[in-house]
Amino acid sequence: GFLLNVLNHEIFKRGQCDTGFIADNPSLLNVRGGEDKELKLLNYIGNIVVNETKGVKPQFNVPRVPDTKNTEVKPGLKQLLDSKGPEEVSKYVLSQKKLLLTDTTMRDAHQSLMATRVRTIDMEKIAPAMSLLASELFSIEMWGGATFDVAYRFLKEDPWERLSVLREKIPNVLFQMLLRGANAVGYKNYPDNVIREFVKASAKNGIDVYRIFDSLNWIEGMEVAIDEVLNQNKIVEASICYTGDILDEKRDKYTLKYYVDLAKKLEKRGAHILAIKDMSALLKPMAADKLIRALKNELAIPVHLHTHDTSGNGVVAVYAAANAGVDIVDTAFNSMAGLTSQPPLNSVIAAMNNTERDTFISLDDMQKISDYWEAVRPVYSKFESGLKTGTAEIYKYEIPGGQYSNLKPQVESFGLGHRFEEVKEMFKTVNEMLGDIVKVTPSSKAVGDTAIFMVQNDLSPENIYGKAKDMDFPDSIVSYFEGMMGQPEGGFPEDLSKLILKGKEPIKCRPGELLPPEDFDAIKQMLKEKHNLEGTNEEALSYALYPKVFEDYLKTIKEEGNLRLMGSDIFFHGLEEGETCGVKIAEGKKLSIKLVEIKSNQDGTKDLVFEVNGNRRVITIKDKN
Ligand code: 3PY
Ligand code: ZN
Repeated sequence: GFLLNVLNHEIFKRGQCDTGFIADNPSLLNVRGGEDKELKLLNYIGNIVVNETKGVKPQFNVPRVPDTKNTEVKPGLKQLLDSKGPEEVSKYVLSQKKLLLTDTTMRDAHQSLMATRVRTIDMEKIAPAMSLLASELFSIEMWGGATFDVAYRFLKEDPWERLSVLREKIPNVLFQMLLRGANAVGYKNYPDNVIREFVKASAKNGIDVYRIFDSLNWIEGMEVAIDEVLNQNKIVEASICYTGDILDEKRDKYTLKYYVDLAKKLEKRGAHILAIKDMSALLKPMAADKLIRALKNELAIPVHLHTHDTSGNGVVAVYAAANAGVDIVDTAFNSMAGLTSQPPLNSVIAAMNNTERDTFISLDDMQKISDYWEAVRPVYSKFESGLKTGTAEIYKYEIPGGQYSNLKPQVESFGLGHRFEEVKEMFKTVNEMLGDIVKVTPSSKAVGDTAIFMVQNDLSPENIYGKAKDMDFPDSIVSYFEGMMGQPEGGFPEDLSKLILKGKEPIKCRPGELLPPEDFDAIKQMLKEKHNLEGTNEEALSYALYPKVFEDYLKTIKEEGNLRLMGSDIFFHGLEEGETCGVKIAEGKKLSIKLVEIKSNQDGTKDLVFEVNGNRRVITIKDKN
């Protein structure tokens, strides 16, 4: 009590007193363990109620989990990979006629629909049913892309824990991740030893299939990642990122030949599977037919199609691909599919029934899993973009699925919400100014940031050379022109390079050749001393990839407690007056919490009266509004 009074004192909070004594003696902060946890929990809920929901909470259905007791889990491709290696998995894929499916619900689907906000607890609950009912899937994409930093940044949870928890509950299906080549799961190039250590640690924790891409289709940017996945005896799924339109003869930069040549080079580098990564849903059905027939002709490895449904043409593209002989396609459970997400898994299964490409996956079983996600989704509705129908506009703007749903809030955060249409037009203009580049994280971010910058400063392709001579451009586009994202097809436009780099020379080699290796021992030492951590490889990697995000996360869980086992309805929406809920605080340890009453005080604070396992506790929360 006394300590809390000190900590909550205005002078202390403003940092106007010498807190060195406390900093030097962290044990002072070890209030009785259980009670401290409980207090943090109530403070967290109280803050959500007072400062976010104002006590208003929608009714949510409880997601129903299919019964998995007393039923035996079948061995799957995971067992084949572990016992016979990646080549045997490729051979199996090629040896049969079924259209194989990857489910992206736990990665790209929620990344593209709800800003990557789905929490581990909601994945964990359905995991045993996935293992039992979905063992015929080629793979489950459940890690990588933006899920890594968003877990720390917004969900206050550990992405490594997500991987190991799901791995334990789904021992039979291949786990797949999206790896941004030399950018790993970040937005910039990292030193080679970071890429290698990251692949080693993720493989050890359970990743089997690595979909590796480079945001400019620059193979050098993928080579370290490919090499290390090969070393780990895991599956290299190397990607060609699809942009433009191979059906349009006026667009002669990204032609069928360009993609086939790229694919052949990736096969030579050791890819076990070739992925077509259609991040912006630009691959039209007839283009899918043409591309896949060509790739199937020229390659000896399986072809895996990844697309989005932004235009509404997603299922037709999948159908065309299946007809042309594609081996595997990405889909998401229907309730998490469509629009900026992947085409719908259940519908694709139905479409293939009783054809040569029948998946032989039970629609009834898959419906149960889709129903689960349907009940989970409303909890996350505040993160949805509001897009209601497919839009053919995407063919013009070429904005990736994840970015499309994220661009509006980003534009709004610059106070430019009313100029959103202009920003989209500018995205296209910037792409043209750059000479028409592949746009996917992080090159897409550089284009998006520049588009916002140009709208904000009333710049145009005509006036930019005069007007922006002394302006500092966004970091992402500076880094692009420095060559720190790799080398684009056709090089950098010279005028723009001079304007943005202001005399600095761009690099021509792989950024990883210039970046000094990360000193992991020093990081581990620091994490032990400063943060009281064990200093594991995983912790050191998280710091190496995202030093500030990771330290902020550590600070938050110290202050707010680890809330990873709290139900998502409570995590995002708190409680309403009179509601009772069970909150897990550790495996096997649950508190029953009732919010009895919210009382307003004279000084603008609010008292929240709780009952915790029947005991009354009152928490005072400052109303920040
Ligand atoms: C990512 O890099 O996160 C993507 O999903 C790109 O499409
Ligand atoms: Zn995608």
